[in-house]
Amino acid sequence: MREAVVAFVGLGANLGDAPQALQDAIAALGQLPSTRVVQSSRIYRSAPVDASGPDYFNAVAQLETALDAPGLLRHLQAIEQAAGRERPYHHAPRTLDLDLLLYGSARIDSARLTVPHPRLRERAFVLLPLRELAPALVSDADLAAVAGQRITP
Ligand code: PH2
Ligand code: MG
Ligand code: MG
Repeated sequence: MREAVVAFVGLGANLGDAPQALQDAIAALGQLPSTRVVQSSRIYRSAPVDASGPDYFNAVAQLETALDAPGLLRHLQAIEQAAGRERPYHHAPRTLDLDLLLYGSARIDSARLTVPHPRLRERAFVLLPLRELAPALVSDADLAAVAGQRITP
């Protein structure tokens, strides 16, 4: 088996029973091949950023996985599909969004996948839950930069 890598996945939803969708998604992540959920953050409620519609619910999960990054991405997309994800337009409200935020120390810039996630440091709904799991990855300056975004645990 490949060596396991620590990966962080951002979870978001703002349609249907969003908190339940996040819980179900974390359980589904734990069922992926060669993957375990090390820990997951609390669920936060946040105002939509660069998007419209209802408030989002967001969380971050830390995985340990032997899947490669494209393989993990395919599984994330399959979990989104199983949760009824539709893509009518960019940043449309969604039943479930799973974003690969970090994959070890990898830097990936392919047509399908950019890691680290390019907007990771612009979004309080990623930084606050990520800091719960990995405080060393999020600085005070990172948090200060997104202090204007409404978010509560
Ligand atoms: N996801 C987006 C766009 N805007 N805003 C919040 N609060 N939470 C999200 O998960 C989110 C967003 C695109 O994926
Ligand atoms: Mg997203
Ligand atoms: Mg996404």
